[in-house]
Amino acid sequence: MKEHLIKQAISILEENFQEGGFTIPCKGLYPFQWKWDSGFIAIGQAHYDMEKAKTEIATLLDAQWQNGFIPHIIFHNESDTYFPGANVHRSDLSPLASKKYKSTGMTQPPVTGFVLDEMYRIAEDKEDILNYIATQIDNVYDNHAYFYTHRDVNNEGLVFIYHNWESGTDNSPIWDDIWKTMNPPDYTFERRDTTHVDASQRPTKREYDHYLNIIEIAKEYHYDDAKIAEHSPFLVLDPLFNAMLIKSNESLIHLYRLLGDTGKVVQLEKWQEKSIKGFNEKLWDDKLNAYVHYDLRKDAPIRFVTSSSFSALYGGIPNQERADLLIQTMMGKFGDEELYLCASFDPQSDRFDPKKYWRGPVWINMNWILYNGLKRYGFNDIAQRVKEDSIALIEKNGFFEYFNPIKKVGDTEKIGYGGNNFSWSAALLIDMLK
Ligand code: 2M8
Repeated sequence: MKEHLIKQAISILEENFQEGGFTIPCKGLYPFQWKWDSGFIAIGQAHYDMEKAKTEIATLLDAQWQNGFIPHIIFHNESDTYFPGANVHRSDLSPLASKKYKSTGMTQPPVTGFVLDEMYRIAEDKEDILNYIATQIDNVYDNHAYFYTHRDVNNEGLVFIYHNWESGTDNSPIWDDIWKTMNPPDYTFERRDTTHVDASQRPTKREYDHYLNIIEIAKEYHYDDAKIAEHSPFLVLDPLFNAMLIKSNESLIHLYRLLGDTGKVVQLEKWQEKSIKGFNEKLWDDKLNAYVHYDLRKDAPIRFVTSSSFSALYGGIPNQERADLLIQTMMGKFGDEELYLCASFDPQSDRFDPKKYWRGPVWINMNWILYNGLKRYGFNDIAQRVKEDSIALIEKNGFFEYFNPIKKVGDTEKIGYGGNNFSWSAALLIDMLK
């Protein structure tokens, strides 16, 4: 069933695979290796070419810094179709950066742990995949150790992000109030994204000024986390980022046990317990009945519901009672039959924009996280709807980067936006269809 979609998805992934042993998210628009894209891509590749999936993750981990940090973009080539490139990010300013690869000095959601576990689940030859995992898993552990050592400023099991690009949800309305606290220069630069994609679907110039400003501050401090924690105007606890870390902790524990190598399990379990507790105490909003972001600069929650709020299900974070409340919120705000699941931002909010990138559109990677989270808690009908909506959006519109959630708009126009032949949309559709 849906063999034609699987075929198309595989050919997109094959087209986007590069000689350096990694896959670009999208031709022209994103010409390098992105951290969480690579993870989702490997899950798709694992279904038809496990060797490629292994290479994808090994290449990513090869770019790890001395302190365990894994950068969000690895600049394997000199492409100038993307801004800001290696010469803006300047990873060489950090004494801990990889000497082999140029990269950014920021990271992205820590998906690699659960990606290894997904590869194990998908693999037919379990012994072979475990041998491979044994060669990579300590690097992922070191990455978690990095987060808990350098990014948990309050010692509460929750790690901060210092840039909106670290969240993966770049121009989410969540950040709007943070931008109001900043007044960056009006930088002169040449955007490249808007040469590939309609500018009305991308962040504004002023938003890019904010994004660049945070990078300049981090560069001033040579990407030192302690200094960043002190000086960055943007310092946030993100439920999506932390849920991915928690899910990946769980996966590492599972995989170390399978490997019969339990030396690091005790530490992982300690982190896990503390993180789940911290997450439930600090990020749960009992008026909204949802997990929310937390602004560490203001020391206050950012009280909006986003698709990130529901990612906690995939991490197994809420108890059943809280999961039920979370689903009531999800279906009450996002679940109208007129909408595809799942909008990235609260469709009932005046900040919702169904066309603009992370301000409302449906994203296939978020749908994949929700699909798996919903199944974990037995919300099988809603999980099925998320899956069917993902398939319908791609089948009707193509393998786009993001989609308009409003169904009736799709009756008269294409509602796939951003880059086409987008790798994670292809990879995760394969996984949902298999
Ligand atoms: C988008 O982010 C990049 C910066 O990292 C950009 O807009 O230039 C986001 O959707 C992010 O989550 C994603 O990893 C990246 C590549 O697909 O594109």
